[in-house]
Amino acid sequence: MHVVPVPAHLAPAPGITFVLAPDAAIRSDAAGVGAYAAAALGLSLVADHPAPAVALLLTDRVDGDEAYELEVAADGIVIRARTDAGLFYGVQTLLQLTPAGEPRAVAGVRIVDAPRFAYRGAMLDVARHFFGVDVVLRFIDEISRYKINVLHLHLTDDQGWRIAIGTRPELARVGGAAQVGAGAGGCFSQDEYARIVAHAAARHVTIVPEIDMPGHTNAALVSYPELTVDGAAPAVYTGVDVGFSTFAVHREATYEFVRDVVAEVAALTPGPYLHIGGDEAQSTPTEDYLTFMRRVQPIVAAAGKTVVGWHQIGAAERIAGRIVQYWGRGTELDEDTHAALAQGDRFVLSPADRVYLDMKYAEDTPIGHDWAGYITTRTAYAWDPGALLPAGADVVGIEAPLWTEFVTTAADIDLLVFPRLAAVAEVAWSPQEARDWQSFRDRLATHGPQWTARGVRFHPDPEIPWA
Ligand code: TNX
Repeated sequence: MHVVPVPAHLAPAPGITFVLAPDAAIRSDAAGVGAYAAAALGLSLVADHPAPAVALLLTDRVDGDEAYELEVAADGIVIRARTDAGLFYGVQTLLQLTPAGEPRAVAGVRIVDAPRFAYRGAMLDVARHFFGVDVVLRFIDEISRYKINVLHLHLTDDQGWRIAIGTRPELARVGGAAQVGAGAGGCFSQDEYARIVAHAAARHVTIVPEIDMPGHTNAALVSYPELTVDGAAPAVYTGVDVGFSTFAVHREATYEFVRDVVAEVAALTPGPYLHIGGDEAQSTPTEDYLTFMRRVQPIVAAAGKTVVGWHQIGAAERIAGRIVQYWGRGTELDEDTHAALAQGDRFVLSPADRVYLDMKYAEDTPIGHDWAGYITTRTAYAWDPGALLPAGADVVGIEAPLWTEFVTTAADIDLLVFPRLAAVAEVAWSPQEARDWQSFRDRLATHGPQWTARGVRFHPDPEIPWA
């Protein structure tokens, strides 16, 4: 059984198979998941059927918001869950159990599965290089196959502003016009952003929008010079340096701007989170940084959203319930992380030397960074998220970021994301004691042909015995 992430409990039923006929019926208690599964498996969705080949059943007897049970028996396939999300994850497992060619003989099995972490994320930086709606929708399709349930969109940075704000039209017009290098940039209209949010919801993925501040703000400063310390517009920036831009912390115009932007982004985003960045604010004096965060966190809360920030916000007095995204190495924790721990913050783990998808696999990887080292699939896989922070830390999940300074095409995204995101997905979903590198590499090997069939140009990591 080649399921990734590996289920918590899986018991093969020796000698039993169920053949999914091409014209078989599927019945579902959840219309959306039923339609998705029918399309993915090429089955016909039926409202009522005495003995459908596949039944998706909602029941309170399955414990856990995202848990599911899947049984492949001689007379049919049944997935049970308490929520639509649970059924969706059961369907993902079934898709992986179903052979590609006819006859589709699915091996008998009983699976009882639930995630280790509630927050299982990927991040796409659409600011350094802009990627359009179609690229993002396809990205959502692919990551959701591995039960990833959060897509963090890094929407703003020095090089570009990527979400239209009605009250601040220059952000799209001026701030969206450039990107790293000579390219044209771009900016999501609010309708386009809404399409992304809706598609994500249909895949049980929550969008976390990031408006990075007070640093990483050159594109905003070019658009609205009243946000700069000296009131003068800086030049458009198309390089790859960090740490040179800052909002003017002592101008009221800055907070009016933040309120306007946060209000619209919050209104467009159904998920509970709004990410305020806060990383690498090297051009903001420390006291000013703390002042800025003291004022901005309540603005986010007033808009009804939970604050998320890179772990540098640990230095600032917390607002209740916020999430701190740790992006240091898996080794020494810095002062800001200790400050967040002392304040009892919740954590999402993005250790740069494990899950940064923009790092090269090896010296000869054609694109990528190496400041956090080379990250092979094994490096991304073989670590315990329970051991990264001191015992008692409140870890809600894992997120693998893809920064795009050097990523310019959808093929580049594929290369850096797959197969490593599958490894991170298993870290985030599966119980530590169910995970094993040898088993993972053998299971992962069978996913190569599936990616190839869907046009995903994954990196054929030499440590995997690709099928
Ligand atoms: C650090 S990770 C950054 C990004 C860069 C990335 C490149 C983080 C919060 N900030 O601005 O794109 O390194 O790896």
